[in-house]
Amino acid sequence: MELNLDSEVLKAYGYTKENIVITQIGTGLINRTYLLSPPAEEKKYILQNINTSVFKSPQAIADNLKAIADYLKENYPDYLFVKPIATQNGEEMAIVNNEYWRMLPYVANTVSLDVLTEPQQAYEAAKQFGKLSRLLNNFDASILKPTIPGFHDLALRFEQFTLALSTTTESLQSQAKPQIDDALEHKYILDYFKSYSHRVDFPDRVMHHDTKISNVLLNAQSFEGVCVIDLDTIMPGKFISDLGDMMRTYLCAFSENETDLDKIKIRLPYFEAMIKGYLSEMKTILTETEKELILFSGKYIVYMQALRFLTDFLNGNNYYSISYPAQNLDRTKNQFELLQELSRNEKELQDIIEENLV
Ligand code: GN1
Ligand code: MG
Repeated sequence: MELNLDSEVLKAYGYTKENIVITQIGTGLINRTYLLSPPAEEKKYILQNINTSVFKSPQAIADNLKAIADYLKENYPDYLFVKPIATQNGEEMAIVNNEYWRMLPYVANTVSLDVLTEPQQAYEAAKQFGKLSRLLNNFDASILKPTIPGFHDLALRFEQFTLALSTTTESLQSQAKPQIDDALEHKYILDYFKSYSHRVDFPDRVMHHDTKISNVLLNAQSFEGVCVIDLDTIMPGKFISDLGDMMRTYLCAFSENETDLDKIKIRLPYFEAMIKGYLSEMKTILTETEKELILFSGKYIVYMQALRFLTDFLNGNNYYSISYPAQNLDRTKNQFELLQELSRNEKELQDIIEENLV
C-alpha cells in the first residue's frame, strides 16, 4: 500500500522511512492514522493526520489537551491520559505542507474493539468514559475551546439539514423523501431538549463526544478498561453526548453501515451493562435533571446522527467517507430504525435505568 506520508513528518519526530515500520490503522471516518514501529525500540507510536477541513483549529485541540493533561497530572497523577508527544523541536504538532500531524504513545498490551461481543465490554467502556467526566467534574469546562463549534448542537444540526434540503437537487430530494419526512417528524426531540436546556442543574461538562467502542483501550488479557483515546472532540458539552453516543453504538450488534434493517435490534443486556458501568462513576455526580434525561440522551444523539448523515447525503457526500453513493442515505435509514428501537423498548430501558439509580 502506498502510504500518503511525507518523510518530513517522520523527520520531525526523529525517524526516517528506513528506520521504522509503518502501517495504516483505524476505521474512523475523519482522520488518517498510522502505527509506527521502530524496530530498535520496544515502544510503538500512533501518528495521526488531523483532518483540517473538519478540525479547523488544530491548535484548539492541542490547547484543550494540554489544559486537561495538566489538571489531571496535578489532581489524579495515576490516571492514564494519552496526550501527544512533542516533536524534536518541542512543538505539540508537526506542520508539513500545511498538514497537521501529531504523535501519541501506543499503549502496550491493550486492544481496541470494532464491535462489542459481550455486555462486559459495554460496562468497561462506559466506565472509562464516565471516569473521565467524573475526574474532570471540578475542572472549569468553560476554558476549553470548541474544536468543532456546535458539534453536538441539535438545533444547529437541524438548521444544517434544512439548509441542505433547500439547496439540494430534486433527484436527491426525491430519493430521500421518506427519510426527510422522518427527520421532520422527529423534530419534537429538539423541542424537548430545548425545554430542558435552560435548567440550572443541566451543566456543561467535559465531554469526549465520540464514545464508540474503538475509542476505549482494553487490557489485552483481562479486557478491563485501560483508557480512552481519540481526544480531538474533548470539549464542553452536556452529559447526553457521551452516554447517548454509547447507546447509538453499543446497543445494536450491527453498525450504522448495516443495510438490513431487520438486524437493527437493541440488546438489553448491553444496555444494562453500559448503564451500570457509566453510573458506577457518575451516579453521585449527575444532577436530578441529568438523571431524568438518561434515556433521552440516546434519542438525542441517534436523531442527530441521522440528521447528519442525511444532510451529508443531500449535500453530495462531502463529509463522511463513503464506499457507494447512497451510503449516507442507508446510514440515515439505519439510524432512524435504531431510534424506533429505542422507542419500542422504552419501558424496559427506563426500568433498567431506575433500578440502577437507587
Ligand atoms: C465521525 O471518524 P469517527 O468515526 O471518529 C464523527 C462522529 C460520528 C461518526 C459516525 C469529528 O467519527 O461525530 O458520530 O463519524 N466525527 C466527527 O461514524 O465528525
Ligand atoms: Mg473520532
